[in-house]
Amino acid sequence: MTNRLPTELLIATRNEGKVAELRPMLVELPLSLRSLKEFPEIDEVEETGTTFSENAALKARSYAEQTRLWTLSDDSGLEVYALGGAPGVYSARYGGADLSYDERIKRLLDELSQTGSDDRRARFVCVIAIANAQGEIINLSTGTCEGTIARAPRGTNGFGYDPIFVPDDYEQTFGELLAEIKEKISHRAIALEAARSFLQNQFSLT
Ligand code: ITT
Repeated sequence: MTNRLPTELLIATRNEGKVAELRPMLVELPLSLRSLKEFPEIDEVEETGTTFSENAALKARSYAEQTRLWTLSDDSGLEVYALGGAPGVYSARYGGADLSYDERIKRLLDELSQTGSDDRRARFVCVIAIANAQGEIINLSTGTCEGTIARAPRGTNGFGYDPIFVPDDYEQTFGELLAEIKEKISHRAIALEAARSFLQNQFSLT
């Protein structure tokens, strides 16, 4: 593993909702942030893992090897307790790759009501992986955010399943809450804070 200080960090996600949340949390670092959009020729990574950690590591390793840049990836998803943790790592593909999020949300609400369970608890999970320029994974950080599934979608903020997720201690969904609140309490915020402090400690980037 090299300890040479990186000057650039690739935010390796094709999900614009994630980019919008990750960037503001990383701008304080003295690193120039690069985006996958700058590398149109890059091969997409197949997410063959069965855990968030495996998929986050797969993405960080592959994009770092392809770009030779320090790389940060995010693998995340929604786990619904009454559905045995589904859709979990398959959140982005739940119900089929071609569904819109309105359709995916409707399907999830239907499945949950078909269980007949009153248990609407769910949690978002995020694992952030950092790979160095050689493609070695040097940090994995996990964040979770507990909450419940709303009866119907509400709000247009955020992305993905945000309109049906009500974080604990709030009454509004992530779709209704301000981005500033999600940036403080979300699974991604928690994982990213740990990843950021890893970078700061390891390389004294303050
Ligand atoms: P990349 O792999 O390119 O990062 P992706 O969208 O395919 O993009 P994932 O495989 O990690 O990423 O899938 C995560 C899915 O989980 C995402 O598409 C959303 O459906 C859901 N998700 C994760 N974090 C979320 C959040 O903060 N709010 C709402 N939905 C979220």
